[in-house]
Formats: sequence, C-alpha cells, structure tokens
Amino acid sequence: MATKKAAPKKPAVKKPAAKKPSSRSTTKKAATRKKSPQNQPNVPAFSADEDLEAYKVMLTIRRFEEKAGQMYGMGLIGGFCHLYIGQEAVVVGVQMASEEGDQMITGYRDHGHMIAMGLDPRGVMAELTGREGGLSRGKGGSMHMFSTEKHFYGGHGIVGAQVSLGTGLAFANRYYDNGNVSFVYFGDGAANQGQVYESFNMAELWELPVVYVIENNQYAMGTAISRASAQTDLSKRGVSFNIPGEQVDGMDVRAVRDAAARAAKSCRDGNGPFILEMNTYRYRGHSMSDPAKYRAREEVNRMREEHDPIEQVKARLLKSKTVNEAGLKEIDAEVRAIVTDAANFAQESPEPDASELWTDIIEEVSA
Ligand SMILES: Cc1ncc(C[n+]2csc(CCOP(=O)(O)OP(=O)(O)O)c2C)c(N)n1
Ligand SMILES: [Mg+2]
Repeated sequence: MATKKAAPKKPAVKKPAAKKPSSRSTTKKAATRKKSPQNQPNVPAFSADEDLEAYKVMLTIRRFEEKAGQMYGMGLIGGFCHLYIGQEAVVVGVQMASEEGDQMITGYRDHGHMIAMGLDPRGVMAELTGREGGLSRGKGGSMHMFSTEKHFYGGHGIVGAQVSLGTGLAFANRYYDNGNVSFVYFGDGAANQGQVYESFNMAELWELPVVYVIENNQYAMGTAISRASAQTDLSKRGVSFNIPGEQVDGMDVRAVRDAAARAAKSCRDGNGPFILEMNTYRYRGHSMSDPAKYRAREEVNRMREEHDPIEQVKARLLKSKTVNEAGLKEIDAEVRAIVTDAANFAQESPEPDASELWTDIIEEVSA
C-alpha cells in the first residue's frame, strides 16, 4: 500500500544551475540559511483524505509488525527481528513528503519503511521467513532487504553504516543533478557514531541533497539517550557543520510530513543537508529477544495512551465524521486481510534452493 504522494512527480521548484560536488564551492550558505524554529507549534492540518491514507498505512505497519512478532514466537522467523511498533508516524509522514525518485535508506528496524514505500507486504514477510518469495529472495532476512526499483536501499545491520551510504546516494543525486533527495534514517544510538560526522562534513561541504532523519526513540538497545549522549538535543548535532536542524514531534504524522516537506524543499533548492530529529518511542523491546527491563511499564503505557500516532489520527477521523466506528472496523478488516495474506504467502513460499548459496556473492562486471 503506497502512501499517497503529496506532490507531482518532479519538484516544481527551480533548482540552481548544475554544480558538481568537485567544484569546491566557496559560497557559504550559513549566513543566508535561517535556522528553523524548534517544535513547530502550528502544525498544518491534514485533509480528511490525507488522514485516512496516513491511518491506513500506519495501521498496516502496526498489524504487520504484530504478525511478525507472533510468527517469530512460533519459530517461523529466525535470527534478528526489530519491530517498529510506536514509530509508524515517522516513516509515513516522511513518505508523504517525498517525491518519485527520492531514496530511502535505514538500519535494521526497516519493515515499516518498506511498507510505507509501497513494497508488497508479501515480499517483506517472505524475507522474514527466509523464503524464495522474499525481497532479497530469502537470503537477507529482516535486516537486509532492498528494492532499488522503489528506491529503497536497505536494511543495514551495522549501526550508522547507512548514514555514509545514504550520503553517497545524495552525492549521486547532486552529481547527476536529478532533483532527488536522499532520506537517511538512523537512531539516537547511531547518532554517536563517528562516520555520521564525516558524512555531515562532506554533505555540507558539497551541498548534498540529504535529509538526515534521526529516529530518536529514546533508547539504544537498553541504554537511555541521557546515559549515552552528552548532547541529547540531536537536532543540534550539525551545528559545527552549519547544517540546520529541527526537533519534530515524531508521534504526530502531520508534524512529520510538514517538517520533512520543508527539509526536502530546502535540499531541492540547493541548500545542502538538513537534520530532523524525530522524537518518537518504540513500544516493544529493542529486538524480539529483549524483555525491556530497563524501563518502567508505566512509561510505555503513558506513551501508548497519550501519544499513540495511530490513535491520534483515528480520533481526528471520528471527530470530523470522515468515518464512523463501522467504517473503522472495515478498514481494520481490510488491513488484517493484507497482513494475513502476506503471512500465508511467507509460509507457503519455498525455501531458496541450495544452489542459491553461490549466487549474489560477487557482482561480475565486464571490462
Ligand atoms: C557498529 C555497531 N555497533 C554495535 C552494534 C550493536 N547494536 C545493534 S543495535 C544497537 C543500538 C542502536 O540504537 P539506535 O541507533 O538508537 O537505534 P534503534 O534500535 O533504537 O532503532 C547496537 C549498539 C551494531 N549492530 N553495529
Ligand atoms: Mg534508539
């Protein structure tokens, strides 16, 4: 299920004349680039259709993840499995602000990103079960899925690795002057990785069209951000590189789309990178093997009860009478059918043939 695009195929904004990264621009933008205000108080409203679309995609991600959790418990999924439950508004809001051709790259908590980008839930679930019908033909698993066709570049198990790779995607966009933006997602823990800052430096120096989306879910495995980070305002992490940053309520899909749209426009206007710190929360443990004993149950319950991204949209839909309770039940049934179908497909698809052990290892390039 694809999130409806908010904008036409290509950006209408006029881009500056092509300038290759190697041109060593000496124009400094810092003086002309205004620092964005923190925590936008006035979040632009969604239309009823936008709320409905956001609701359906977020619900699909949540139900998909719940199903993946169950299947893991039944032994149908092996290895690592990191669920995205609680963080749905981040990827759905960003996707609503993105345009055709924009790339996304993230870490291992990646199932929701693929569903939001319109990849078939069957392919995602079959990858989790390690079957031939999976997006990486059953050889990647939960953390290593790609679809270059849909501009999704993974799926990475090494914390922070996607940041330099995603900056490379932005380098290509700049080099080819194709108007595309690279959305690079990483966590609060990854934000302390050295390569993130090497990437920031190059991205600003070469004015690369990259939006760094920091999904601050407050924990890196069992470590709370305040225990691991000297600077917990992650929107400020680009200050010494002159990269503007903004803190965003990552539980409100409207705030996410608004911030992502402004950041992407800034990139397309030729202003270089942008940092968005999405304040969000994961309800489940770090991975399926984490009992999450490092935080109080009340903390999780409070987030679920007071800030749940899906409940917020649901309340708006009911208030505006866009749907009634019966309509919501219908949507839920529709979404459950998609997820059940994906789960069945993932169990019926055969395991990869043993000969597949020898394929996709080395890319043969003819001279
Ligand atoms: C280079 C590297 N170091 C350590 C790990 C082990 N590790 C896996 S996830 C993780 C925590 C990352 O937390 P965060 O960036 O906040 O992402 P989240 O899991 O919260 O989405 C760590 C330390 C790893 N995979 N790669
Ligand atoms: Mg985290």
